[in-house]
Amino acid sequence: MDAIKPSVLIRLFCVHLWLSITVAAQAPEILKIDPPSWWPMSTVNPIRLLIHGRNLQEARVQLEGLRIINPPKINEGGTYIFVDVFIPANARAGQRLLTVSTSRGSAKSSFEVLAPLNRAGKFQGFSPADVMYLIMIDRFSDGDQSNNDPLQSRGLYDRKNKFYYHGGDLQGVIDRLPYLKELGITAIWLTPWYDNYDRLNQIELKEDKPSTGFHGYNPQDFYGVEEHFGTLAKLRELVDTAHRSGIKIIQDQVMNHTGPYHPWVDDPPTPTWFNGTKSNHLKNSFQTWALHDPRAVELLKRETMEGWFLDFLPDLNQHDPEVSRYLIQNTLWWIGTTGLDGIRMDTWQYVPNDFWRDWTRAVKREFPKFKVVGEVKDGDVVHTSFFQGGRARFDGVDSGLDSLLDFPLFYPIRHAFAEGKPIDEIPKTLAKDYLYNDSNILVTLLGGHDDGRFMSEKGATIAGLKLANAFVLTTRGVPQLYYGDEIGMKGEDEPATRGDFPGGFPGDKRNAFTAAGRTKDEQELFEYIRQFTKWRREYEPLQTGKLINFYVSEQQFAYMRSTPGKGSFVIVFNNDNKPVDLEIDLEPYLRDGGSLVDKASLGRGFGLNDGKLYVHVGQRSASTVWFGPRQIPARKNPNE
Ligand SMILES: [Ca+2]
Ligand SMILES: [Ca+2]
Ligand SMILES: [Ca+2]
Repeated sequence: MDAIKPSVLIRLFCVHLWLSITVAAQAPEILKIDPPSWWPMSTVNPIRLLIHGRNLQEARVQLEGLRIINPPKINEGGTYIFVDVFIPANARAGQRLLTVSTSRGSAKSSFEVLAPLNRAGKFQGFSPADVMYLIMIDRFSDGDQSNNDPLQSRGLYDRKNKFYYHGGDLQGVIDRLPYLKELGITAIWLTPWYDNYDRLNQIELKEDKPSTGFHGYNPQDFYGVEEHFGTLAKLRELVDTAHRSGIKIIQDQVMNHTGPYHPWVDDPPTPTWFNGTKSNHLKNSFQTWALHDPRAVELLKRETMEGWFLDFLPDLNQHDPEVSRYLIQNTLWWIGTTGLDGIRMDTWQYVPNDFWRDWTRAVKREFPKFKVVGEVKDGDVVHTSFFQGGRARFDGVDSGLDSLLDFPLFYPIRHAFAEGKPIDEIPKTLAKDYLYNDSNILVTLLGGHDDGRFMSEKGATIAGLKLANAFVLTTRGVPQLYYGDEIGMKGEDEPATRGDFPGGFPGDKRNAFTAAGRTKDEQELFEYIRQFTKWRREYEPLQTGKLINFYVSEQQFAYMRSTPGKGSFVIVFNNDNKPVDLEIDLEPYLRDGGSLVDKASLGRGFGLNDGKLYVHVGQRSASTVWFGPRQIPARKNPNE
């Protein structure tokens, strides 16, 4: 037999390869299924699956043992299928084979039916009885060094680069639960754990250099857990372990936009998935007041509502019914599959109220005790209060939003306690509480991840930071602390404000998670805050008591939290640089509230005569006194 020349063999091989590729290119392929799982007896049934793939034109979908309702909806490019699946109440838990078939072939994947949700001790919501603590996952504690430079996204880890991943993760949070418990924390708000882009960000340059998605706000997959942080299993372990320690978990969600590298950007599932396209969209003007300005023209509102955040974050169009459905299911899925307790919603005001109405209704229908706090970053009560739910606003829509981050109170707290400006800006702001539907559920804060830290404000001192904590932990609302503020960490702006917690990372010189690793100032501050979280836990009036402001001057402010039959907690602030003696007539305020019992043991700095409280408060400090059935000694600056 004649030998075939090598060149002919190569040519034959190439033809074969070309044929194989052509055939393969025509057969359907499944890349992803959202959601990957669901549970029986859900308030949402059927579930709408979004199948992402290739060559899906004219496809039929079969799901082992489950009924497909209605013919599937397939996009023109054959890259997405929307299909409704009915999950009967008695569906057994387990993986089910999902098959997509066309005349050109078929592709298989799987969808998981979960066991019906065990609701005991889960989906708890939050309340003024909680003390919340915001953790930026990447910057708190590195509990698993094996995920610092994952295969999926090599080269994004560098502790020396403030815009790169630093190694913090979900295991790190699990490891530090005892520390948080010691501080008196009952709820953790974690920055987003969505899977963010796996590459360097060349679109958003920081100091002229590429950055990463370490902050979590740039999802590339709304159903994935960022591989630098852990896995879905690890997240469930965190929620379960936290619950066993009496700590709730609050998820940070983003519904306004996707990250700049989400696969939808170049191939959206519907033509109206985003407001505009990468090359043709409105730029966000951030004229947020236009949203409730009765005289603003429609374009002004659209620029704020539909404009792309920072001009590169693709703005989701929640008025596309498929987008709305996708986002609602996505939220329910995270809650249902992990057992978490509350949501902090990013960029709330840039998403239409009528979408929020549908979204909050769906969340409450499935998880009645659940609570949501929205981010409306604005110092104006008139503006901020517009977004709280509980009543329809002039647009005829009740968004259903429970709570807001109390930024209108955040700025006066900084002005008074950090900069030493007049304290009366605080009661002046609280006086506007009537504009809120419910001010008692607002989340109060003295620091967060988008602002410079308290201790980096001009004029900030540890004494001032103590006062700010004393205020947040005794006024109305749900107090929220920012990781590291309890040891007075510094950081003038973002991302310096997102520094690594000392002791959370391999090779750290000291461990501030332990008393031995803290400086004297840090330890004093930590103990001061711990004292207030303890009081808040033990004295019910500090949680739900009526807030009665009874004395205000330029640098002094005194109020009480009072619950009939349960007592009154009085706190007197002196923000001045010299001590002060005050005489406060308490009698009128105590009649319907606490009772002046155990008059004899008011303690140092206090006196009581004919219903008048005499109090001596040192410079830049706070004094507290308790009137009630249970007696605690009065303190002049609880740290002394
Ligand atoms: Ca790690
Ligand atoms: Ca990733
Ligand atoms: Ca928007």
